[in-house]
Amino acid sequence: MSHNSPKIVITYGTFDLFHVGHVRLLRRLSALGDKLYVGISSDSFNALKGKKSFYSYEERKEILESTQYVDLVFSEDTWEQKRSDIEKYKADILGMGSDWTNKFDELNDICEVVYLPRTEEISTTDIKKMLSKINSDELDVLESSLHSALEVVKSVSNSFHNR
Ligand code: C2G
Repeated sequence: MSHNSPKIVITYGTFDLFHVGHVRLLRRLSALGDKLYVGISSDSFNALKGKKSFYSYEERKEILESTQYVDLVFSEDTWEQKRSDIEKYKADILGMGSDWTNKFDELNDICEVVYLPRTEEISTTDIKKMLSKINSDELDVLESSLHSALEVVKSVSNSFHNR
């Protein structure tokens, strides 16, 4: 990095159902340099990772581009592209959340690799679980009220037929 070129930080993620954990990571990463570039997982790469995101690649890209921390969003399509991305974007730092600790150390020969503490109490997986749970609870309530309604109908028709 020559002295007057901007310090580039690069990171990767799915960033689905954008939440405060993502915001806090992007804020801390952007503070490590002058520009923050984010590779977000394409829908096909997510399928490869066995994930299905709620928001499409285009929607997640639009959300990240709207944040004050992100200067560039590009597509992450393979696990192997990080080395060529770092060289292409002349990244000085690769930064990830601590759930990826040591996973990208092999890139230490071309940039600084840092892992920042995750925000523990929130995750996209938990949000999805909570949303699906709410639905099933409502379904349970609905089912039991349908059952009691059916019982009423049965007793009315019985008393009607036994007149
Ligand atoms: N993150 C965080 N705190 C959370 C949730 C996520 O700091 N509560 C961080 C993760 O550690 C990651 C980034 O936010 O660095 C994006 O997380 P995900 O969208 O879950 O991304 P992931 O599926 O881990 O994809 O090649 C790497 C992959 O693309 C990473």
